[in-house]
Amino acid sequence: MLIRKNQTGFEHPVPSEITPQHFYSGRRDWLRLMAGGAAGAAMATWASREAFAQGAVAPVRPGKLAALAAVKSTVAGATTMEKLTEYKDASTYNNFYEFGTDKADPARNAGTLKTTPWTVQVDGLVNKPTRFALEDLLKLSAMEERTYRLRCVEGWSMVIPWVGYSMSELIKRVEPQGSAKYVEFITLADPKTMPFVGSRVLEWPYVEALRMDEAMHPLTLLTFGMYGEVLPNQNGAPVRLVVPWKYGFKSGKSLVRIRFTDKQPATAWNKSAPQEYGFYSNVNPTVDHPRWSQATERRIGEDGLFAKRRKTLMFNGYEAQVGQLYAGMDLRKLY
Ligand SMILES: Nc1nc2c(c(=O)[nH]1)N[C@H]1C(S)=C(S)[C@@H](COP(=O)(O)O)O[C@H]1N2
Ligand SMILES: [Mo]
Repeated sequence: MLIRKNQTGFEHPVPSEITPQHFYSGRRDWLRLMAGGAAGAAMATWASREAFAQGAVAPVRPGKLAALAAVKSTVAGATTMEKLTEYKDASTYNNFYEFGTDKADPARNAGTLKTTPWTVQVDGLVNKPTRFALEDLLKLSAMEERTYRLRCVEGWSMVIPWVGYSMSELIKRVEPQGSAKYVEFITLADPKTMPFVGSRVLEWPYVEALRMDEAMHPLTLLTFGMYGEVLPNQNGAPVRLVVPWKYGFKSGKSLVRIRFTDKQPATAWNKSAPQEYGFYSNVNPTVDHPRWSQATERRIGEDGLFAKRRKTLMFNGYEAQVGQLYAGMDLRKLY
């Protein structure tokens, strides 16, 4: 796997490592960025300098991506003391099959993705079907920083500070009808800019879906940024979903349409291998994938000679928050 150092060499400090020196060099970078005008109006929305000093807001990496201001989320489960994955790992080890199947492909190839202008059509069983311009989505609700574990079905995981707001904020605006039971997330499939759309690995567009109560759960994040900046293309710019208690493939990237339905939608991975990838795909160490165990995981960045695999947690560690959604369900059958 190719790991490229990002252009600036910035490394995101974990909160426990924010020493005065880290803070001041971070702040210098921030001031330099402000002087360059890159963050513009974002400055006004920074919670406070004190919040920044406490690590409540991710420091800005001075680079070509725009800063995305956020306040630390107060949603239960939205923070963790675990060490953050390095930005360079989170942005160079990706799954985004529209740009290739190798982990290094998305970072290499996603430069062609055109993220402006961008709209997201929200329709189906709702009273107020709306086509949102990205600019309007960015203003719809206050941006929060949420540090989530992301567990890929392949057996690796990362810890990423995402920026966005609860999906429920958007859902409320369009007023779903009583008959709406599922939400379908449809992602961009543009053969002109996405070289692997048309390949036969999956059916395109890449479609994922949630049950209505899952989509409404406060942890389900409509995501616009990470590490204090807008999303890099390879991580699903300009807007994606992050559902932290499910395997990573449920978190569709580069969303263009959100549709409310009364029937369980067919989803990309379930269509390609239904016996391997269920509709629910909740992280569950006791239910193995037919070809491998799901009991443990490798944390990206911990690949030293003596690095131990970590135990995978039920619902990826979010059981207290989401366990009730699945009360009475047989999670072996409904995997
Ligand atoms: N459109 C689209 N979304 C996608 C994928 C994809 O191939 N295409 N891969 C999924 C998988 S398998 C994972 S693990 C996560 C990876 O997100 P990350 O690269 O930001 O870590 O994105 C998910 N979303
Ligand atoms: Mo994944």
